[in-house]
Amino acid sequence: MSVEFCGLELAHPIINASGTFDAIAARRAFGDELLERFPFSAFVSKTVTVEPRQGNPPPRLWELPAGLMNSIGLPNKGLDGYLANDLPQLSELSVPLIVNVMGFSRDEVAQLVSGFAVREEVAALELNVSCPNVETGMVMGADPGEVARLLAAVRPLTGKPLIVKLTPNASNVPAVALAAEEAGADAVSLINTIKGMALDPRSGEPWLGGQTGGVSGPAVRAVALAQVYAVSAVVGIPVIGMGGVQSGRDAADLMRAGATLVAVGTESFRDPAAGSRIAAQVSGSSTNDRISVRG
Ligand code: RRO
Repeated sequence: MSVEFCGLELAHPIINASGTFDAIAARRAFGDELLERFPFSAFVSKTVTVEPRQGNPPPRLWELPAGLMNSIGLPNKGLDGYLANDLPQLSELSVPLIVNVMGFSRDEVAQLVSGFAVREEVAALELNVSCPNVETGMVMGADPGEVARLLAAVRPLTGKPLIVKLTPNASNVPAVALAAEEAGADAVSLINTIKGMALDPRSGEPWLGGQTGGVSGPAVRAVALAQVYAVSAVVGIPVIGMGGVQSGRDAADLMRAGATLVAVGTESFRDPAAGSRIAAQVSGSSTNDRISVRG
């Protein structure tokens, strides 16, 4: 069930969603067995920013009847800390490494892309233009023009595949995807989390330290399917589909809707081996009944 994706030969179509699987902590817990039986065919790192960040104040999580809401706020060591500490450890993984980056301006994204362009350990970059949990409320990926300007600035900086992680919190997601493709993106990934809120039942005040959060898990699966279908209908570049995938059937649905790869996110918190299980289930399922969304 190997898959070709942007020049990478992957053993199967199941990868992780950024920020939902800590490969360094998993290696500490499971040892070298993790390398031998890595659950994903490529590893996508948590978002890296130029400067180190503490992340949002707690509480950072709220459980929903059919999912999870997070307001993590991009805690990370920053570009220099990632290059010095995380990259050497992640480069020991047995699968290609995709680094997810986010900047608060085009200049910052350019710094990140340039920083990773020269690192041969990095197979591809995912540009996170869709985090719902930043104080500014600014989401670059909500506007096709902003995404086109971003790609125009960073495309010349690297020959590595650039994947644009789209937000579902936009009025016209296919238009943003098309703008990314026309400006030189090699692939798009979707969906990131959907903006939501919970109130503390005692105080009536927002529960999450960041006030609002990103909803993920089975609750968003139907939204993801609709958006992957709509985006796949308009772009020619590969699509990475994600959103509430818990089983091989969910993954196969996203592939029938047009996804080349499927990412598992929230399910890995419940079952760290979910990636392997879902990959095995997908391999066993027939893909002959794919529907054509490109006409
Ligand atoms: O760190 C986060 O709060 C976060 C990020 Br960067 C993202 O892209 N999506 C999300 O739900 N949370």
